Amino acid sequence: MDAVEQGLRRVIGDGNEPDRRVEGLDDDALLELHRSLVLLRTYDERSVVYHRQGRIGTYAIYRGHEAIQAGLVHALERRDWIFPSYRDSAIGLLRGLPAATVLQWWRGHPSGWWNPEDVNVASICVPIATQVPHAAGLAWGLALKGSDAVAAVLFGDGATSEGAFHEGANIAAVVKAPLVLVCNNNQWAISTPLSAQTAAARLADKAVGYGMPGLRVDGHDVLSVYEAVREGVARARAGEGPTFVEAVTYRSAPHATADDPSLYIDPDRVAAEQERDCVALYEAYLTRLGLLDDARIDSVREEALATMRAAIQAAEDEAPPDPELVFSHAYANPPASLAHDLEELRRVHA
Ligand SMILES: Cc1ncc(C[n+]2csc(CCOP(=O)(O)OP(=O)(O)O)c2C)c(N)n1
Ligand SMILES: [Mg+2]
Repeated sequence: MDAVEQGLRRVIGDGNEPDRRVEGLDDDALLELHRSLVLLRTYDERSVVYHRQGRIGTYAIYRGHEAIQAGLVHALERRDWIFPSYRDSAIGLLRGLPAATVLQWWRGHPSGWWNPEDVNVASICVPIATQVPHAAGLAWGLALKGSDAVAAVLFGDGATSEGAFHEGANIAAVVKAPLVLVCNNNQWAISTPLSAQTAAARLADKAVGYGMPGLRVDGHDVLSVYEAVREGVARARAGEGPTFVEAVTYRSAPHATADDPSLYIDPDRVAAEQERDCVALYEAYLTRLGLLDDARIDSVREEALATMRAAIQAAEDEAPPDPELVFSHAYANPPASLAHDLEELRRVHA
């Protein structure tokens, strides 16, 4: 454990501190959270395989970050909004978005674009931090309309160095937007380590500059993420404005399927981090509570695997998109050059 990970809030005991229970989470809720974690993990594991098999395109792996996504979703109500980054592409599964839809997104199929209002999950943002001002604006709009719904936005450590993060965090605090900003500090921005990204000792310290509280939690501990986000949600719903949550993790998987981290990452550190895997940590916690055993773990995993088998089948059964769609929807009055390009495309296809 290095300096970044010291003094983090935890619910799951770490050997020094004992396990805690989170107030308001009964046994059923704890087991539901486990199903969410396993569904996300299974989606991610299968996606890496589908990529290797050439069945989906480049994919941003989130192994080890499921606790942030599941903890966040469970701390929200269904009417609350979620703004994911590419790292959280499958978070909508926890809102009932079909896995086939998310797979289609990574297959470049137009049916991979869902209507955000169906699930209160915004489109995935790939340009770093651009989802932060989107989330701040929507949250502010909710408040202006008199709704008590809130929004939560996910982004990385690298995103906190972007102008869009600054602008979004700043305006959210000024207008007291009902927003929870959740930073997955996995200590890497592709091959740029945290130390080369920022001179701040702790990312949560940045919250002070915006005039909002900053919480730091162990991002491998799904319950500590849940607890912190729930605090932020309570503040937001009470009209007290945004909260920044820094969830400290470590990116022990490649940045994406197109990355070779062996060129820049320390394999011993990766192995040590994998020992603190978020799904295994939570399963051990539930087992200590007497809520989980191997048979239940197997059945939850089998259910998630069946979901994924059906999803890839459904995605691949769908008719391929019309390539001419590339030319649609970008311009009200397309420039003449596009007509020429479209003609050329038709000629090549013929
Ligand atoms: C505006 C912008 N600049 C650069 C990139 C290229 N890029 C893709 S991922 C990434 C790293 C982002 O790191 P972080 O915010 O920590 O998120 P993580 O990938 O670790 O989840 C960069 C720089 C981009 N997508 N968008
Ligand atoms: Mg990062």
